[in-house]
Amino acid sequence: MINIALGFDGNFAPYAATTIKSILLHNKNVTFYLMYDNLKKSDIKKISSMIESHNEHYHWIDMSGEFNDLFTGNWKSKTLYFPLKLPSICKDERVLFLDADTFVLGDLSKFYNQPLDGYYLAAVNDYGMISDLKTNNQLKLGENTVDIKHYFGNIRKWNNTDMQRYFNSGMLLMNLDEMRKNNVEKAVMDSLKSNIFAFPDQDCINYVCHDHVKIVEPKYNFMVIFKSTWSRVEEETLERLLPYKTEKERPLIIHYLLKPWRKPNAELPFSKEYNEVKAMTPYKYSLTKQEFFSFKWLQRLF
Ligand SMILES: [Mn+2]
Repeated sequence: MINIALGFDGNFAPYAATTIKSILLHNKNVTFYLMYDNLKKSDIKKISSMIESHNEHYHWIDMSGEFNDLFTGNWKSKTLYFPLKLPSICKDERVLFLDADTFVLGDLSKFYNQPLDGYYLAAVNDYGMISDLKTNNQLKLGENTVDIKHYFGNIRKWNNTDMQRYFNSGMLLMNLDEMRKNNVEKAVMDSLKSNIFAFPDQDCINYVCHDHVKIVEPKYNFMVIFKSTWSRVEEETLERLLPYKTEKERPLIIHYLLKPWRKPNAELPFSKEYNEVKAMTPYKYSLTKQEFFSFKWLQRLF
């Protein structure tokens, strides 16, 4: 049995459906925990029947009452906080949380069932963020703006060794028993009250789980990053990622920081496969905002 959790709102329903469909194509005995906010009844119906057609299980969890007063930075959506509540939402021993911009390319069971004794979670090092430390990128921090190096080095006080353990929160294999035993959910919530985080969801969970994370291979959260970020990735890391980037090898989970549903997207790894799977969902004919507006614009021309 595999528990998988996603968090999304109406804007992301077509992409969450694609993530779910990609899981259903390669996996059996799955129970989905679908945490939502601002979702239409029709979205719930569409996604439910898609899961039912594969004879798998789901729970819908209404999150509209949660996280209403927290900083969401550039993301403008509070769905990013939803995984933090999983220890109290899912009563099982473990759950795999996936962002709604991920895509699963195979059988998750071996990865899912790996030993997690003593760890709160397993995750992948955020190699994109580490390469951004070489830039002078400015980050929004509440009302202020800070330099990325200053933020991680002086405010978070995470040195280079710490940053090797800085994980991306788009894929979290959570040991819920261990998290509950150590009151991690409360610690994360408290950390949000007493700190301002530049990457709120990701930094608060890094802050609390730092010493209790099992860092796993990038094929379990292969992040498709911006061209300029690729150019700064350490050579050793790049070498490990190149087979996935060039589609010579299949990662198990892809995480699209650059979105395969936006154009031009043909050059993104596995974007053809992504769009084929999207076409198998009930959102086959749904237009992205970008497509919708270019369509309107064409109508004005002709
Ligand atoms: Mn994401």
